[in-house]
Amino acid sequence: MRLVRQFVHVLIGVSALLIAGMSNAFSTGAPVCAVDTATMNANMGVRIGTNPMGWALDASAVTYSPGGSAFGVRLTNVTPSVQYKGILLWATDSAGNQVGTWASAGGSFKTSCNGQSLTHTSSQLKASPSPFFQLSLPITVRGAVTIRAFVVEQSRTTHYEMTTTHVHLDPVRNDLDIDSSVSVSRYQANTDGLLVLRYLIGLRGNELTRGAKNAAALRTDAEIANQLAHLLSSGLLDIDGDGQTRSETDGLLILRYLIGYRNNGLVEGANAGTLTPAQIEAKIAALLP
Ligand SMILES: [Ca+2]
Ligand SMILES: [Ca+2]
Repeated sequence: MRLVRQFVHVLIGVSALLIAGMSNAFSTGAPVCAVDTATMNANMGVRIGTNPMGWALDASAVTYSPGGSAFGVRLTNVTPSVQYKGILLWATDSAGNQVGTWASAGGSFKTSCNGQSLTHTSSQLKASPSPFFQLSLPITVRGAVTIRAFVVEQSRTTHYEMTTTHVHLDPVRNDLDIDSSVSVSRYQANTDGLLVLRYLIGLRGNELTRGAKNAAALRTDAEIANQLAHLLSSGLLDIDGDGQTRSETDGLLILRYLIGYRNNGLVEGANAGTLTPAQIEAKIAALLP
C-alpha cells in the first residue's frame, strides 16, 4: 500500500472473514447484506486458526475520500493458486451503519442490497487476486470506516479477522462550498464567501472560521483551510484574471456574487483585470456546480 498523509487520521479496519471447507457457496450470491462471525461459526463451522490460508484485503490507498474518488479493495492470497467460490463485501461507519455504494465489477460479481454490498454471481472457482472492487463513500461519512469481507474458499474450514490503519483524506473540490454544507444553503455569502475573503486577507486558524460556518458544515477547520489552499494554489480564485489572487478584488467579487450582485454592481472597483462583467460572472458560476 502507498502511504498517504493528510489531516485527520482515522482508522479503517479491514476485516476479512474466511470460511473454508464448505462444499458450496450460495450459487447466486450471498442472500444477506452482512454477516458476523457468530453466524458464520454457527452455519459454517468454527474457525480452526488465524489466517491459515493467507487471505488478505488489499486497499488501493491508505486513505478514503468521502464524496471523492472511489476506494478500491481487492481480495488477495499469498498463494496465487488458492481459489475461492464466493465473497460478501461491505463497509460500515464508526457507528456500525452500513455505508457506501459498490460499483458493479461485472462478470463473476454483482452488487446487492441497493449497492451497499458486493457478492458473487456463481460458485465457480475464482482466482486471486480479485478485481479491485470500488467503494464510493458519501461526503457525510466521517471517522472510521471498516471494510469487511466474507469469503467462501475452495476447500478447508476456517475464517479470520484483521485490521489495518488508514488515513482519512477529505477531498478538495473545485467549488466554493468551502465549509461543505452540501445541500443546505450550499453556497452562502456569510459563510463560504466570508471564508474566502478572510483567507485571502491572511486570517488563519480560529480567526478564519469563527462564526463563518453553516450549522450543517461537514468540514473541520483544518479541512476548510485545506480546501481554500487548494483553490488558491490552483488559481481558481483569480476571478478577475489579472494573474494574482487578492482579497480586495477576487475575494470581494466572490462575496458580492454570493450576496447577489451582478454586472457593474458586481465588478465596480473590484476588477484589476480586463475581463468583462459577464466573463467574471461566468468564472464564479463555474465554481458553483
Ligand atoms: Ca457552504
Ligand atoms: Ca485576481
